Amino acid sequence: MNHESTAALTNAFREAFGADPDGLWAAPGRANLIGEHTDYNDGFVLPFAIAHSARVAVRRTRTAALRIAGRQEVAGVRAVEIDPARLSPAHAGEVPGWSRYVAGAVWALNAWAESAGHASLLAAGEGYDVVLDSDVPIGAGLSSSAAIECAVVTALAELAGLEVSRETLVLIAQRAENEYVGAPTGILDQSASLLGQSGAALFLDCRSRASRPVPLALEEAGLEILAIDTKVSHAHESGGYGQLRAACEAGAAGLGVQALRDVSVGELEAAQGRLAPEVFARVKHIVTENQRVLDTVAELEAERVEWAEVGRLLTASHASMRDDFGNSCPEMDVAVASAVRAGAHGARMTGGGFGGTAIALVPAGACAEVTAAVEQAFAQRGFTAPSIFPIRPSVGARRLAG
Ligand code: GAF
Repeated sequence: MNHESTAALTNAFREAFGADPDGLWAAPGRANLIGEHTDYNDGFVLPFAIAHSARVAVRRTRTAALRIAGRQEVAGVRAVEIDPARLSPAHAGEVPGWSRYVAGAVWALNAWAESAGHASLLAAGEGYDVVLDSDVPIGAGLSSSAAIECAVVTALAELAGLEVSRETLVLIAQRAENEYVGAPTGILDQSASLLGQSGAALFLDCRSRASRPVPLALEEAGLEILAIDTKVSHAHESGGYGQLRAACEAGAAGLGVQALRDVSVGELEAAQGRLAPEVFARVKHIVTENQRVLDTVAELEAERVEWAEVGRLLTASHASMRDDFGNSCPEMDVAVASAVRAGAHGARMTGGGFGGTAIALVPAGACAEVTAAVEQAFAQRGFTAPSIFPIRPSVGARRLAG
């Protein structure tokens, strides 16, 4: 974030609350290179943090309230004040729009602090003022909500002097999403936002929660990753995501395993006869996707990376979502197919699905051609024009200067 935008955020805070913030923090959105819906199946994921981020300016106050303001009005919401006595999931419905992610993060961090024997963050007569700004596209599958949650928990943990690891902050931010916002998501988004590193993807085993950076040296290889925002918007609080999760759980129960992580590709054939066809298709995606993540990591960690092979794995992942997992949509399939036809090594939908953003791994010299081809394919079918822009593996949540 450049100096100008930190100054703008500080000014917005002064305007909203008539004082200086104690500090500014940022947490990024993410793209998932590969490993979709594997996180809540105890499997493997390979996301990376992007440069687009949520930024918060925060001040600890002597007022018993959580006051939240947006730098811009989004969906009719500009400022909200929450009485600490009503800061619980039971009252989440009273908190409008994006401010619910802020409130949920404060609630979850406070719940963790109290259970760990620390003083309440909103002890008698104390509160927080928060101003939020974000350039993560909303509802585009790039984790705009996790970015807000991660920025808030990072800021408040520091301001309250809590000794809490990044790995624990991941779980706290996930709890905000699951219990306060009501979306039954895994740990993918929050892990990328809090643990992401510049120039690398994050290989995460969602069962052990062990993670390591995997180099994604795009520039050196003369490559770009293009994000293709299809403009088809979806929120995971609504039904589709939960239904897919339930199908995966039914599959694991039907096969008598703790989670689909425990099923190998070699065991799929035998599994077919034991499951209803739709459940089997969901299971097949998860089992093969876990293997594709491992194969992608092996490729990226090899001495000489075969980028065409990485691209092939990405496209295979997309086909698996389209044909077996059932979470793609026509716009997404057109984005992926036209990007690959125009010269991308590979492409796939990233994130929970039903819309959102595709990523395409593209030789830098072919970016203009791929962009034009996708735009043209959308126009021909009468789809809303997509927004196409390069993304790079970027640094995770941090305190900003200024
Ligand atoms: C969403 C969820 F938040 C993640 O936990 C993950 O399940 C993803 O969809 C699908 O891979 O982003």
